[in-house]
Amino acid sequence: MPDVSSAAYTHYSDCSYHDYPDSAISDNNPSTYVQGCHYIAIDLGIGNAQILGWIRIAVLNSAAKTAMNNSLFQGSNDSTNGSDGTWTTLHTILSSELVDSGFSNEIAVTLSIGYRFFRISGLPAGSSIVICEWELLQSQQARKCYLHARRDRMNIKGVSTQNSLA
Ligand SMILES: [Ca+2]
Repeated sequence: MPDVSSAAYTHYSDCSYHDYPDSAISDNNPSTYVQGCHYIAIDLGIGNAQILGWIRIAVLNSAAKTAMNNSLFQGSNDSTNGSDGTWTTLHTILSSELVDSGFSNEIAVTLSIGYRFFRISGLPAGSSIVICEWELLQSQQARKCYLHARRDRMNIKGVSTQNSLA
């Protein structure tokens, strides 16, 4: 299940605090974070819509965990800035799904199509909102479909794709 997030992609937020850039949520460094937002978004780029199966979120502490309750994980294909456009809610995040420190367990999300933009929104934007990292994990089904389509195009029969799966 590869994590498709990367600090190299464009990020957007309305964070009140700027200790780190918005991409700190995707930089694989648990010591950097985004703080005090209503939303934090990532643009994976043109032609790079992804079907996710799970997300993992790392918040700073128990206050952040509590403040995250009932925030929304959403996807969009027509946003231009992480705020405008139409958004589909893919999961409502509960504080009980998070842990006080470090990454949560994998939180299942349900996507019928791929999205180019993802965000967490509906946050209360107070100083207690401190999100250190997220992982946007590609659906295994999406990966299998890709591999099967590739196998069919190459007209290869009976080849196991087992070793190709992450
Ligand atoms: Ca970070």
